Amino acid sequence: MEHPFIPLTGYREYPIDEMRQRLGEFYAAVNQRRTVRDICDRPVPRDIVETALLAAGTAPSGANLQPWHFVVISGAETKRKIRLAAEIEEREFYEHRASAEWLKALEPLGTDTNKPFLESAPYLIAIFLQKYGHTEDGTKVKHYYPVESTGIATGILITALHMAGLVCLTHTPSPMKFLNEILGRPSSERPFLLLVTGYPDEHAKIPDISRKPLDQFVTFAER
Ligand code: IYR
Repeated sequence: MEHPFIPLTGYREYPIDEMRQRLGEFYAAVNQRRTVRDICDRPVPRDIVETALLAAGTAPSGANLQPWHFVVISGAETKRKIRLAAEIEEREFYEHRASAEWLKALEPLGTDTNKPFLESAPYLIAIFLQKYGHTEDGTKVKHYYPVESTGIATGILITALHMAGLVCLTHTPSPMKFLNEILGRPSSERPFLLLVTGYPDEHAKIPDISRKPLDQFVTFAER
């Protein structure tokens, strides 16, 4: 079978100074992103989330199999079910499963078992990675690098929502199997992350933490 190739028509090169300018602006914008836990119930139009998801869906993926699925939850009943199930897991985590070292690492974040944002936020986006997919006739299709692919898509989604002026919380109740049950997703899909998004509460507070400087997380191998 022939696999067609087409010209790269969308590509645009910028003069180096313009490259610096554009990139500097992008960095300044994403550097303003903070994870926010105090998310209010102010509604967000659905098309905003849809466009952010279209952006997420542009992520590169193993063999272009796009091994992800996003469930956008806005209904009060489903949010409540998710909050109750997540808080059960979180209670287990904070009271038994987490090591002393882990709890110590979380101290600066001030997190606990109570997850009111799971009901207050206008949208919870449950992100699933598909271990395998199915063709039209139901045959299994193996997926490659689903973790990496879904991670990249999630990064783009978080960035898109930030650029739209919304805040996010990357919430990872563990284990998250309850998301398959509540949302009716098949066992071929593994819950990857629960992204909580909306407007920050007017009294939102964030931990006073910082980002590593470049030389602490980048090495240049120049020969
Ligand atoms: N899932 C728990 C604990 C937690 C774990 C990590 I790693 C964090 O960066 C933050 C929280 C919770 O959501 O509270």
